[in-house]
Amino acid sequence: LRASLDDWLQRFRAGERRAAARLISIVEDGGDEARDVLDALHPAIGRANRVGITGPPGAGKSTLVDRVATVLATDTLVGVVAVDPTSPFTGGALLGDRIRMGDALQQGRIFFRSLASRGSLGGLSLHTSEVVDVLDAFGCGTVLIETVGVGQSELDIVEKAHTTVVVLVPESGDSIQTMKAGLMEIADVFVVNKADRDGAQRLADEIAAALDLRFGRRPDPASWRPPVLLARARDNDGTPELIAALQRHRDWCATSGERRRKDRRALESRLRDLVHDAVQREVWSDAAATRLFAQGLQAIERGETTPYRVADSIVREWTKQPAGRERRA
Ligand SMILES: Nc1nc2c(ncn2[C@@H]2O[C@H](COP(=O)(O)OP(=O)(O)OP(=O)(O)O)[C@@H](O)[C@H]2O)c(=O)[nH]1
Ligand SMILES: [Mg+2]
Repeated sequence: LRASLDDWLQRFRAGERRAAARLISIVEDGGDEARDVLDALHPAIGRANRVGITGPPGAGKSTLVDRVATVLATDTLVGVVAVDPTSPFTGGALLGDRIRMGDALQQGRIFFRSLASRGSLGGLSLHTSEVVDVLDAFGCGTVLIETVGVGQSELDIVEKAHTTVVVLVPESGDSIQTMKAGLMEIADVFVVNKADRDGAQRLADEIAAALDLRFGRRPDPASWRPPVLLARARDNDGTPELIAALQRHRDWCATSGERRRKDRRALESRLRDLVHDAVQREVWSDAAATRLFAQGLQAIERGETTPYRVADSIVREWTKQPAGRERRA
């Protein structure tokens, strides 16, 4: 198994798409092999610009992503990760009817991957960041991450992306008051799509007015005020403006130190998650701890103790056993 993983890694480093697809699948599944892959790729991770695109269902996110990816692919490899809500019926990822990304996709300049969201509806898939890491290591200059903006996903995406694009449409709420506060807060760039429809300009004006309240009319040059763009993605109108805005935000992130802050925050949460995972695995594989757990459950039911005391005693018992942990280390 090890030999074949090394083989895949070698082919990956040589730029073979099939190897990238293979390593992404491994990482998506999680587990020990995923860990080996990410460990091996670590030195190559960290260069890609990660752009999240979120917004209500049907706003035109995929259409927009495809347009942007096609243009960017003329001078870099582009990764596209679409997180689709898991269908309760099929359990699989639902692929919308995406427009053809055309030549770029065929020539291997765009690497497209659809992930099923496994948690809450619309939430990012468990291993989204890790999949993006693989695309990053593969040499994608930009990775576009599309998620439906409902519930938790908008918070997730902010944590994982350098730039967050919020796509809204005139019918996604007649006025900004009805718009979910969450989406307003997270945008680095607003796109009012379907500008061919009534109400697009009015929605854009409302967003701008809300931004005036937040930033004041005279923008502080040191802070980033999200631009509000109009687009007709289906007709490929507004694409260059969006790409220019992405570029400006990327530059601002670099010069303001925001990029470093974001990368640091993402690294912190990654490392914390890994420690939590490792501790959990250790505790639940510890015989004394699991015995105390079972005994503690019964004692709580008999009214002899409380969950807090039992939890404390389990952790205390586990930390008392360096021998066991050294053996596993
Ligand atoms: N009228 C109009 N329709 C558009 C425009 N852009 C996209 N659409 C259409 O809107 C529909 C939804 O587009 P998608 O790109 O799939 O939207 P989405 O936000 O990715 O949808 P989900 O991923 O299902 O949330 C499609 O039928 C598109 O053709 C536009 O500028 N104007
Ligand atoms: Mg879509």
